[in-house]
Amino acid sequence: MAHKAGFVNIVGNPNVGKSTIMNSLVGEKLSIITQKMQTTRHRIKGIVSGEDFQIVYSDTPGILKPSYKLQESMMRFVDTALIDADVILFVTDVKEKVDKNPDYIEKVRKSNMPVIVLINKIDLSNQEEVLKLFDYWGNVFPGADIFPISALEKFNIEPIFDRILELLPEGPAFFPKDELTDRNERFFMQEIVREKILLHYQKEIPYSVEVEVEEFKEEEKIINIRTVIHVERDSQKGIIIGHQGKMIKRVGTEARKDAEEFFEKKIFLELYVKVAKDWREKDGALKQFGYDKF
Ligand SMILES: Nc1nc2c(ncn2[C@@H]2O[C@H](COP(=O)(O)OP(=O)(O)OP(=O)(O)O)[C@@H](O)[C@H]2O)c(=O)[nH]1
Ligand SMILES: [Mg+2]
Repeated sequence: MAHKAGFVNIVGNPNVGKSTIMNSLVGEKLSIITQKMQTTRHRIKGIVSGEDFQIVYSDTPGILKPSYKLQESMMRFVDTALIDADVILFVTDVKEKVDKNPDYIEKVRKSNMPVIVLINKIDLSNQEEVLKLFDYWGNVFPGADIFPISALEKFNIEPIFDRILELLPEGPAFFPKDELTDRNERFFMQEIVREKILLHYQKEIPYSVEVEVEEFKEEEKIINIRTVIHVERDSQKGIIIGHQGKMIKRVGTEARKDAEEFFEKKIFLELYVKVAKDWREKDGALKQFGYDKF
């Protein structure tokens, strides 16, 4: 068989399970997952290679109407995902309103790319409801493959892979076969810390935070990592640290444990908080944090 390779871009509304699906297709926890909207802020590639194929998945932020500059950058990642795809995985779930974001659906339809619709979270629904959604999406994307799945329970994931392989064009690999992602170690450390912040802080706090690894020094038996948590305002600094430093300690402990599992090495993690005033609205800060690379 000739070698096949291509880009499979995962798009959809916030919180429908895009990142859970990518991790499950790649078999590694590359993307962070939480119950909160806008967990994913970047485009993150996950690469799966075999002897005669290479699939380059991209996880993307959920689609939204931008209300500040950070979100504008996030939506640029989503838009470019429609340009360079060989296959689009359009993710929806059994909970979201089907007519949310009609403009984006129109863009996907007009892209003329092969679309696979994934109706996720069927573990929360019943057969009748799922069949209704199946009909609905069949009308929206005529000719598209539609798979009801549960990414959480890893139900019906295998057939997606088989179908992608059929749709991929013939061609050589884009990345070395042993490469798993386009992101570096610092990025994953930042994301691990950000996941803990999304989990433990409420309201606007997780959205006002950016995490930056200042130093990542790998030694034989340990990795020393210094990480800054940037907040938008002075008042948020105290909230992140918490009474007697309890909150930030918890973030640090949990992030360190996850990182030790991810990097398979002992970690010394140092966290501190800095104010980067209104960084979500500033081009310079957004560039510093990597939101200018599409
Ligand atoms: N019950 C159920 N929950 C799921 C399933 N897949 C994902 N979830 C949950 O849905 C929430 C959102 O999952 P994510 O994978 O972060 O969703 P996302 O689409 O990447 O979200 P954003 O990055 O914020 O756009 C998490 O709490 C997941 O555990 C599923 O099949 N069933
Ligand atoms: Mg996500």
